Amino acid sequence: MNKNIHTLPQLPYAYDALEPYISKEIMELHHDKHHAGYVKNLNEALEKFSELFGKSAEELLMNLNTVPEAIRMAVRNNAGGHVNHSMFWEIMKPGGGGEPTGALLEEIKKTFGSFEEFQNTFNEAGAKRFGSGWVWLVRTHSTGSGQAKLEILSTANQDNPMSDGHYPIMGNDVWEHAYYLQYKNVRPDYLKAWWNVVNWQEVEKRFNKT
Ligand code: MN3
Repeated sequence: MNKNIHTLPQLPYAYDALEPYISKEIMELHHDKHHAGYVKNLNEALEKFSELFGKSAEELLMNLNTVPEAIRMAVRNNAGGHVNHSMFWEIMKPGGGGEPTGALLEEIKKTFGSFEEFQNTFNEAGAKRFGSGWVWLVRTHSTGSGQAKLEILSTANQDNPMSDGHYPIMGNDVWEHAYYLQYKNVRPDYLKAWWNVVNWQEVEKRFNKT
């Protein structure tokens, strides 16, 4: 019996809404096949572990060491894929782009020097990620004397920064499935174009939550 604890969220816009920057074909496959697959595989992994049914995908990722070893890798990959893509659709929108405002812009400037420097560093980290993964802007976990701060990092596969205690404010998917049909092997072109669809209002909401 499939418990369907976790469900695929609807795209908040039409499949072709992010054109010309991200094609309709990419969005259809990315949402309906890839993201749907993570949700399906997560539900299947959890099927025999009813003690985990009440936990959100985020809670699972933040406490991977408490997930039974038999399904830990499946949960890491598929809860990761689910959480990462659920965020990804929300932080994009048609007619997006430009710059953030207010406290987020101030902190970006303080941390990276300028908005352009921030974008360059983010793009570089995304371009350098070998194989599949994500590039993130996170609020780091504060430890002892170390204060939480903004940082750009990249993760492999579907690993989410939450598993290391960092809060992901925004992230871009650099798996080939995110761009290959349109940008072929030229990941840096995709990384540059992606800024045109960033939904800064949503990113600011996430920034203000942390
Ligand atoms: Mn993806």
